[in-house]
Amino acid sequence: MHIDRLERYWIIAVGVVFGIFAAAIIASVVVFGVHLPSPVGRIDPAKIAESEFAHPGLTQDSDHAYTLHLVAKMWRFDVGSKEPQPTIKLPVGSKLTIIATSLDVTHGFYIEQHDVNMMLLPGQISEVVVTFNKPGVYHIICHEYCGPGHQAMVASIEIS
Ligand SMILES: [Cu+2]
Repeated sequence: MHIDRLERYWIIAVGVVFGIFAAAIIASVVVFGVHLPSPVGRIDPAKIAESEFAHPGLTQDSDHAYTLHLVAKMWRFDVGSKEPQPTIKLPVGSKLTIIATSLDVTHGFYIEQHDVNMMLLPGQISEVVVTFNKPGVYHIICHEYCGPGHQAMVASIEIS
């Protein structure tokens, strides 16, 4: 089969670019340890009150390690406080494990300036670990439209 010279160059170029993309994905996993936030368990949303999410909030595991149980619901992130838009305060260098689920519909969970972007699905428990090395206030935003109060679904993490 005859392939025109220019066409052959383009086929080779596309193959090279594809190879670079594949290498970038492999390097991000193997070298930089980038992983998708993974579902770590299933939960019946009707039984959240009897589960580890019965009392959402922050617990300190060790010196600079914390765990946050969080329940997303229309239209707030429940971390155990009464505030509609709660603030979680942590010292610089904190390593935070976030264990989260949704009570009702699909919500988003994004922490600005950090490598955290999850979907919170009813029935699924998601977990992600994030370390805060710089002081500042970082917003947690629901980035999945979840109804008429979606735009107010915000929380913050204050690192000082
Ligand atoms: Cu939401």
